Amino acid sequence: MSMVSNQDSTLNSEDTALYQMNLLARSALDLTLHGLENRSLNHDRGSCTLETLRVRRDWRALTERERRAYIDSILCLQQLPPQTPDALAAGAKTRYDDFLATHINQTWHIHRTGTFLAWHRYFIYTFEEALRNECGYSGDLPYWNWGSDIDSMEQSPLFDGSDTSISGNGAFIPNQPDLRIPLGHTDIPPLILPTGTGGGCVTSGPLTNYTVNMGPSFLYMPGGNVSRMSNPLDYNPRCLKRDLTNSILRSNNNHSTVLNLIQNSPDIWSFETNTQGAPGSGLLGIHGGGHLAMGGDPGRDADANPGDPGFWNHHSMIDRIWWMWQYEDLEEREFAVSGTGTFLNEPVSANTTLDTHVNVGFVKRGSIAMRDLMSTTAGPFCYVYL
Ligand SMILES: [Cu+2]
Repeated sequence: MSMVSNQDSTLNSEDTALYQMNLLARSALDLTLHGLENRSLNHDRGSCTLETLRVRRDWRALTERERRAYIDSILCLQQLPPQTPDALAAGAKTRYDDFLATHINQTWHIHRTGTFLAWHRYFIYTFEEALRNECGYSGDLPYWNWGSDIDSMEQSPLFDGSDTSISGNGAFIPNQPDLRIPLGHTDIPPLILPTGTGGGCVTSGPLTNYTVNMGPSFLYMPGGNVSRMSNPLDYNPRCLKRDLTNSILRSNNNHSTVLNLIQNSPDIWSFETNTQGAPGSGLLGIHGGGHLAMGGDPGRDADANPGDPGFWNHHSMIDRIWWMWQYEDLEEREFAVSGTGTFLNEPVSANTTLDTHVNVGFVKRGSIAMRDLMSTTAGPFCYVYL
């Protein structure tokens, strides 16, 4: 017995955690399929069926052609005209910028709130739909499986700077001082974090000529300052910067940490809090970890980070983890909501409920109830993760 467990502990614990994560994903998938089967047996058709179900996959599992199709549809969105009125966001120059403007605009109402998970589920879905409906994309939103990249983001197929990546690292800037990450406007001491292996403009890959049009809005700078335009929705064109930081990804987003998050968050409050790093714990959580591991501008910007297209793959993975967590105890967790409508309830606001409506601004008109955002196979959604 003791020999066996000794041997077990010398196995790579990351491999073990990845294996267990895949089991959890498999179980969530099976339960989802089962639920859809039952629905059709009961002639309760709904709009999501086994036939219309879509599958979001790991970036690694995509062929190069599939990766390129996804990237090309993003480049397409960055060429289409915006729908956000000039008066609201003068810097919104493309359809892609509608997403950036919405996130900047709503940032204090969609982070550390009861809406955080559901709002972002809806937001990335409207992005996926825009790629399909406005740019002819026929695939699905691929996710960034962080744990596979903790040793070298630079060699990740997502960030390696190749033609089939979303561009890679920024040009190396030596001697960048540490980051100091405050928690919103609270008095909680800032986290001190290292900078990465880049820092400047991305130098290769499909996004080399992409222009970030808005922000900075709440950009953590090496050395500790927060950079902010007086109006972050104004036009401020600049290159996409990255500063890939493996150590941040390794400590916050390794497979074991993610597995632990799913298995040891008994209720929605602890799950969403741990996902974003519990205040005062000194942890970033998987959410901040992924964003800050990309680094740069707007990767390190709490408000403007959708300006880095890595945002979509990162949040797709967060949504996947939520989906897996929900299916660990669907009855208790499918419709679980906790929190209010403001960042750490500052200023004090009403509790988020299933009847709370959220919106994505000029990304897609109208609003939608939280209730309709809780299942990936109900309301507007019809997808699972592999
Ligand atoms: Cu966000």
